[in-house]
Amino acid sequence: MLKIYHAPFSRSVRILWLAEEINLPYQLESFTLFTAAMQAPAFLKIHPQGKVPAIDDNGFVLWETSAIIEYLVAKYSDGALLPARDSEAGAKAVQWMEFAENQLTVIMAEIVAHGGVLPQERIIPALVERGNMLAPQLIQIVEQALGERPYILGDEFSVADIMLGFGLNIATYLEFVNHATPNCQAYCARLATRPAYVKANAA
Ligand SMILES: N[C@@H](CCC(=O)N[C@@H](CS)C(=O)NCC(=O)O)C(=O)O
Repeated sequence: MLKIYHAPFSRSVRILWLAEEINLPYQLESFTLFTAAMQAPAFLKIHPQGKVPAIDDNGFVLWETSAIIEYLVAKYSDGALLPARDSEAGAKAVQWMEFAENQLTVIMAEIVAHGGVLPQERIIPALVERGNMLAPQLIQIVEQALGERPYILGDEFSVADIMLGFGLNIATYLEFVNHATPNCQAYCARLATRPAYVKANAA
C-alpha cells in the first residue's frame, strides 16, 4: 500500500488531499514538523533533507510535492485531475502547479516559518521582510487569473487547485487573502467544501 510521510499543516496535506480525491488507499507515517524525528537517519534515507511530503509506493520512494502528484495522477487517477500534458490545459495546469509551489508557497511558508515557527537557530528575519514585500503581488496574480471562474483552469477541478489551495490557505492565515481579494476568498471557501479536502486536513 502507498505510504505517505506526513506532518499536519504541512505541504503533505496536498498528497492526502489528492489520494482522497481519487480514492487511493494509503497509510500514514506522521511527524511533527521541525522535530528530531524528521532528521533521524531512518527518515533521511527516505527524504535526504528530512522534509515532507515523501511517499513509498511498494518500495518506490519519491519526494517533492509536484513530482509526487504527477506520479500518483499518472499511475492511479486514470486521466482524472490533470489534463493531458500535450494540451493547453495540461500546460497551464503545470504552470499553476509550479507557481503554487515555487513562488506562492515558498514565500508564504517562509513568512510563517521565519516569523517564529522554526527553531531559533534557523530563523532568517530578512526572509520575512522579503516575503511581506512580494506576497501582495503573488496574491494579485491569482486574484486576476481566477476572475469569476470556480477553479484555476476554469470549470474543472484539477491538481493545480490542490497545489494552489494549500498556498492560499497560508496566505489567508497571514491575511494577504482578505476582503480585498474576493476571488481568492471565494475560491478557498469553495475548495474547503470538498470532502477530500476536509479529510486530508483532519489527518
Ligand atoms: N519543495 C518541497 C518543500 C518541502 C518542505 O519544505 N516541506 C516542509 C513542510 S511544509 C518541511 O518538511 N520542513 C521541515 C524542515 O525544513 O526541517 C516540496 O514541495 O516537497
